[in-house]
Amino acid sequence: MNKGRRAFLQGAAVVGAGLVAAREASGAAQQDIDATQDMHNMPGMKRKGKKETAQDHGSFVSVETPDVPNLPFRMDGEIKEFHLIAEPVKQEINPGRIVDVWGYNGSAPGPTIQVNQGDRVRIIVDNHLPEPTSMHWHGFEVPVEMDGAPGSSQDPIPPGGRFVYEFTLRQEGTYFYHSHMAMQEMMGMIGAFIMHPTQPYKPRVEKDFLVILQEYAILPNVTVPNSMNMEFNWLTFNGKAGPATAPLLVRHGERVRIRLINLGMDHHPIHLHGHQFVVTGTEGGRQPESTWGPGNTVLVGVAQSRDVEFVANNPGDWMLHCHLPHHMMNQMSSNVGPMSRRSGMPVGVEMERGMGIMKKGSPLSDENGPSLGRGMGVGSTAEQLVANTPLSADHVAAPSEQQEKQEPMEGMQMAPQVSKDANAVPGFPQDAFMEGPMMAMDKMVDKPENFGLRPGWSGFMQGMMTFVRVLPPDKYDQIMQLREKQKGKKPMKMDMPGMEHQHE
Ligand SMILES: [Cu+2]
Repeated sequence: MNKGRRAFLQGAAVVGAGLVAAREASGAAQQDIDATQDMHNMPGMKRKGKKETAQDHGSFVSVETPDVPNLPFRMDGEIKEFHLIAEPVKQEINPGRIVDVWGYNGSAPGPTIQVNQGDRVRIIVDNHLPEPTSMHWHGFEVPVEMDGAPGSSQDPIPPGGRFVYEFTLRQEGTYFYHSHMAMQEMMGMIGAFIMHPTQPYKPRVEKDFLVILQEYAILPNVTVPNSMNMEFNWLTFNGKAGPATAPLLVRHGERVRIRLINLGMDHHPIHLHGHQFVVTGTEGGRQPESTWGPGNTVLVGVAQSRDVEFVANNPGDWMLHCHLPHHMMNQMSSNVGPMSRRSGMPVGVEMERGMGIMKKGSPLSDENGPSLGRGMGVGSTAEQLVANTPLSADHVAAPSEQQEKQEPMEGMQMAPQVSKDANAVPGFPQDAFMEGPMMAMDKMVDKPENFGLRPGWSGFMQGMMTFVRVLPPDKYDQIMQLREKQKGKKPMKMDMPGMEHQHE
């Protein structure tokens, strides 16, 4: 991999060896990529090698998309030229859970594009997928032949093909690009497109974050999302499920903007702890201040974006999450392995009936009723005694004195704390087996952004969840230093052969 290519791919999540090889073979793409090596990925940047900050730029701060790179561009005269490659992507959405999704330039969601209002842009889209695709610029007021609607405004881009989009952008706000092939959308094919305003927004913010909400149906022992499924078991912020999501770091007292974008099958009520925010923008751009009412939960509907702003005046590690209970969980559609309890829901439900497909009998029969459509899944057909969960009240033991004193342990090692008569209580078990110390994986998701979090935090953070960490200045600086230090190192353990993982 040469230097120019590395620069272009900088920050890309994971690039499969085969895909790199495919790019090597493409001479034309190579030239474009090389041309980007001296370019900055910050919008409006002329100075080389200097990071843009709120202090040295009067009008806006660059948008930060945790876990997702910015897309670099090169100038062709007055035109900002970007290059997007639609391709399969291997992505680690949670420690050890590497999935085969589709995205752009090695990342799903694709890299964030940042431009200024009034810019003329050219976007070269190459299709490295095995089937046709089309790129739609969501909410853009551009000539119809640039809209990317397959069949009606252009032919789909064939596999191996290219389409060059070019337009002038008169808008400002939080927009996005996505494949306009519906099933490809459910494979991950979306990226953010930020248009910074000519007239700076007021009041100005010190931090500007972007979070893309996605959902996948990926059953156990499978790596490929089932785009037909209507039930989603992996819910992600910027391509990561909690606790692998990256916390948003802010200094106590700063004004913060969080831009939320949703492309999936569900609407997500995104909730922030400890603060009130105002909704300052939608997928149509900035909202007038007269519409700003305080709240702490914003419903981000499918195909919508919402900008929220608040003053981070309350120090602490505050949860930011979708409030749909199942979206605060990982792996929610199927029970993995044997049922571990005797009482409660009948077992013996195979995948078809677990998904609500009737094979025989009545849907309200004793056999089908309680469990039909509950997705108990493969492997649940036999009830077995398992070592780490109680099968009956006799087996439920109160935690020992020693256990109570113990630090939360990594992995599923610690017995859940349940009362002696737990099995006699209708409704049990609920959360005792879903969240808690035994789900903690602090070490597996260790990174500078998580420094100083309360031990065991990761046992309670799943799905569409992360933190807004409102930090005292010294702690903020300390974490930033740790981050700088780690930049030289390989940031995450990727044990899969033939894979490369790079971070910004
Ligand atoms: Cu949700």
